[in-house]
Amino acid sequence: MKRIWIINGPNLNLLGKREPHIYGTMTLEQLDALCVETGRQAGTQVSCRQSNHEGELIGWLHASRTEADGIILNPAGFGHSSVALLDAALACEKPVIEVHLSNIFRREAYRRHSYLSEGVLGVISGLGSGGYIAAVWELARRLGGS
Ligand code: CA2
Repeated sequence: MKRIWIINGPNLNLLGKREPHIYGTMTLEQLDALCVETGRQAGTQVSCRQSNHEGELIGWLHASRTEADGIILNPAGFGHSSVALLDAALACEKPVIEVHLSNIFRREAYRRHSYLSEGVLGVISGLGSGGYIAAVWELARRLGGS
């Protein structure tokens, strides 16, 4: 079975607890469960990770070279600041879909650019949890079955 890793960046552990008008009311635990269930329906194995530390996110991207088949990555604030995360996404040599819950293009100017975007298959922004669901289905379709 194909393995999809969902990697969430800094502060996303606070989902559902603050700023629901921007990021919705779903907690990270609920989002993870939704993605795992979507993966099951799509015939893939989804596992979810979150870290507030750039080095840990980079370590997971390195590990994905041998331990995963595709990545869904919400870099959170690091998307706007980190060339190192971009380099790690390029180095992992797996299809990566960048997801943002909010529409970063209708927010502050500093959120409208993502370094990561240059190294990914595609970007979904502004669809809330629906963006993760769409990304799971799309990766499952591209990766094919077992
Ligand atoms: O829209 C997204 O998914 C973002 O990646 C979320 C990041 C933000 O820096 C990006 O510009 C867009 C922030 C994640 C912070 O998450 C929180 C959730 C609840 C309460 C506070 C922060």
